[in-house]
Amino acid sequence: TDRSAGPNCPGSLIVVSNRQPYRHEYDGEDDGDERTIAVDEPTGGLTAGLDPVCQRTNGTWIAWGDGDADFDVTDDRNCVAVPPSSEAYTLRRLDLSADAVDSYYRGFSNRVLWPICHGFTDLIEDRPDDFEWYRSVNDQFATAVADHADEESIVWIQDYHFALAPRTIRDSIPPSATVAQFWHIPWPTPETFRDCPAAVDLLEGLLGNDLLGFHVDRYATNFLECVERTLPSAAVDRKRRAVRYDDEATTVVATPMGVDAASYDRMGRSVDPSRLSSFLTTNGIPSETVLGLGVDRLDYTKGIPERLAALERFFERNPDWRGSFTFVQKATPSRTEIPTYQRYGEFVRNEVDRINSRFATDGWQPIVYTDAYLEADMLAALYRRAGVMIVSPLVDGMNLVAQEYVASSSEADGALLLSDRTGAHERLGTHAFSIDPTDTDGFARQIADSLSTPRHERRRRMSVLRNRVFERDVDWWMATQFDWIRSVHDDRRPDPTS
Ligand code: GDG
Repeated sequence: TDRSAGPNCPGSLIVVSNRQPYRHEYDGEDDGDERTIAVDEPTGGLTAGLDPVCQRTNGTWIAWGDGDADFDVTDDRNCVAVPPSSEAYTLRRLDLSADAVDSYYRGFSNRVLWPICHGFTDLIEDRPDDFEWYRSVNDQFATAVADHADEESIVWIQDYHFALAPRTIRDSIPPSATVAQFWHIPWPTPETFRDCPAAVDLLEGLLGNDLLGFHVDRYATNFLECVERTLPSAAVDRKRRAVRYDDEATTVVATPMGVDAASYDRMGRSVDPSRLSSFLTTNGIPSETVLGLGVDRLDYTKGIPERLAALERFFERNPDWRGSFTFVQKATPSRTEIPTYQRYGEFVRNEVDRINSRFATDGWQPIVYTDAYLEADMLAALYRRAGVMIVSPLVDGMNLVAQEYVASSSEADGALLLSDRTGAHERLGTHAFSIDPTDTDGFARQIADSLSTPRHERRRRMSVLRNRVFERDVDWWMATQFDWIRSVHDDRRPDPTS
């Protein structure tokens, strides 16, 4: 297959996501040529993967214009052509009020939907007005989609910030256009979903999609069971994974998301070794140490305290490794306006300090914690340098970090410790060092085992993992989604023979 061409979308693509692919910073007054605009290029798997597809189809991307407060006033819809070099597609930025963002994004999305979908029902904070703001922002996005949609459009909505928009969009765009959505986080069991506020509205909203994608079968099945229990008038065909509700059909599919494996592999090899060693030196990491690594958003689903407990147990039981194994925890601060996240961050940092004060010696500390942002190529180089990668979430829809590690490990002798509660485990679990993050003893034993496993055995495991990650990379994921989209899109087209 011609990979440079990338996956093809069967119509003109309209992407809907919370985050925008390009961030513009306008400098000074708008007086023609004098004005400078700094543009951040897309980073990260999804944006970087979808951007070329939008470019090829001259599509539209609708997102919250976060931070671009000073919009290009020459366009009353806040549209701008991107990328700046070729102006291939339209970026439409919604100017959401501070209240809207606080309630829709930091409220209902991240204080209700995020905890419930990950099974943390005790962390749900259903504040007054948050759901109404969530609805109102979903409506704003739906109206924007309707402005841009035509008979050929394929609307592809990303993630849990938009559970209500699909139905409104379905009702306001031409019948031959297609509405699809990918839900990047788990879908909970009916027992958990019972605690969800506005459950009926959310399911009715999502069933406005012609196609609804999840990472793994389990989430798709959970979703269908929730529909069955919550919407008695919905006709659920579990075998075909299809729902008919309110005269509309929704197909539910599981297509696990991958990473841009080739580019991690390339970046990992290309970083100048002196940049990596200066990173290690700056962080007080002995250059000859065996390196362990964790890379996560600072989120309570990621199992960081459980990982620290296992590392503490490991150093207790394996004193020989003190001084010669160093664990680097790269944490990315996230949702810091939410108190639960602030407390979690504090707890993690205190635990790191406590464990370090127990075991540290003059020239070495067991855990190095950093929340500095790393350029993607440095991250890849760090992955490549790490002998042991620990991915230990309590729940995780997929987990791209585990796949990025494998893709970057071109030396192929590192070990991946992977929680059996992640979507990634379904494909990588057989050849990773599998862990239950809550079983501290077993987890600590796996750290020790992974370190003492002979190199040829680590290589054997890693080469299987690498094949799997390269085979189902982000292009595979997109192509598979587009194949499904094409099939529902064809079903919506008027029959040419009639
Ligand atoms: C959600 C779901 C699902 C982190 N620090 C840096 C950095 N990162 C990048 C990683 C990785 C991404 O952030 C994190 O992705 P994950 O998949 O691990 O986790 P979530 O953010 O929770 O993502 C998850 C995903 O959506 C996709 O569907 O897999 O289950 O929860 O790409 O590399 N990147 C750079 N510097 C950093 O310091 N460059």
